[in-house]
Amino acid sequence: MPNSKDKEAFLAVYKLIEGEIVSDIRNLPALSDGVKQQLIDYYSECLPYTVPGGKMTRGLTVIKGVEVLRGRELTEKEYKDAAILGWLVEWLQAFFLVADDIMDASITRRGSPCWYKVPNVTQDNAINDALILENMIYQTLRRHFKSHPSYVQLLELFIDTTFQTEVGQHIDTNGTPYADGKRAPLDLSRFTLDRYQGCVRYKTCYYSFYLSCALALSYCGYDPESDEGKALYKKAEDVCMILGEYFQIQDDVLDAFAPPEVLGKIGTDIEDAKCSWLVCKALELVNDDQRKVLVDHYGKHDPEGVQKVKELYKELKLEEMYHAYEEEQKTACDELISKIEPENFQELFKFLLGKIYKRQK
Ligand code: GPP
Ligand code: MG
Ligand code: MG
Ligand code: MG
Repeated sequence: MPNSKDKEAFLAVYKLIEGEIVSDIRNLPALSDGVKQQLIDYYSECLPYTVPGGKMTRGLTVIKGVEVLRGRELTEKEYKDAAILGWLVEWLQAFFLVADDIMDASITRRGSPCWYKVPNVTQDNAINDALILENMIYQTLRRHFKSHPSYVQLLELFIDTTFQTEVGQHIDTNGTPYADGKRAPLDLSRFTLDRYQGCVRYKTCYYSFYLSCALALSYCGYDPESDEGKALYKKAEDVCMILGEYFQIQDDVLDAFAPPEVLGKIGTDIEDAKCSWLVCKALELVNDDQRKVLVDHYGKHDPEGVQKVKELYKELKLEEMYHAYEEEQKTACDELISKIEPENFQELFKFLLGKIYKRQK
């Protein structure tokens, strides 16, 4: 049986779900064959472009979670179920990324133009595609899990996580307010680590870490209302909040400093005046002259100004601070994970930490 390390087997399950969705379109009533063929052609391009092609950590984590909780090799049915749930997390991510790239005015993603930048797509289509990608989660969940004892719990996990992420995204984009259709003057006082932590918990930790763990728990029959179940979900949440914050701090540092050809995306956080870990840290350290660099150049779409902000980050030794933070975080996470009981549950979080420690993309 394939396991959580086997990307080929996981991708085979993607093909299966894509096929089911295409056949749903083929079966739509009261549409002519020509119209249906256009829809099929369009989504046969959209789905492979937006859903697979990432690192697939979120999806593979569901499989790893079910393996760890079962404590044995999975049956064929368990593997397929876990892989489908894993792909639904990847579908949620595709929905978020298509929308996020429009909101962040990003250029590339996973080494190719963002979906809304594809010439025959455009922003109008991409907004609707994000909504359609979201709906496909629920169509597929119903198709495969309607009679599973945890169906309602699985459904609610996707609904609740979506809301949490949207709250986080609001905090994130509201760092760049607009007034009368124009960007409001930059307010550096908003960029605090307190705001940062709240934003990241909601925009990243729940959907990128906790959701996959909670789906595995729910699929394996752990009831969040029972004493044993409640404790496990809580432990997963506590560790996922720490791993998720560490992951987003990496994302912010990579946005400014990683080569785009390795990262697969071109950073936009300085231009977009994002509440990034780098700007929050910088504001704790700057003197008056250095602060002026941020006042003059942060949040502007001007390559020379962006370069000046990056030079300031270098002058403040933020990369070195980040490396020290990464080592501290690794030690703290190892320690936290080693205290988790039951002991076999530790493997899931070791798997996640192993995926993110010193990541370059
Ligand atoms: C990551 O932020 C957060 C998301 C992708 C969540 C988006 C949520 C929506 C409701 C649309 P980011 O902008 O730093 O990610 P990236 O660097 O990958 O663009
Ligand atoms: Mg973005
Ligand atoms: Mg964003
Ligand atoms: Mg980012």
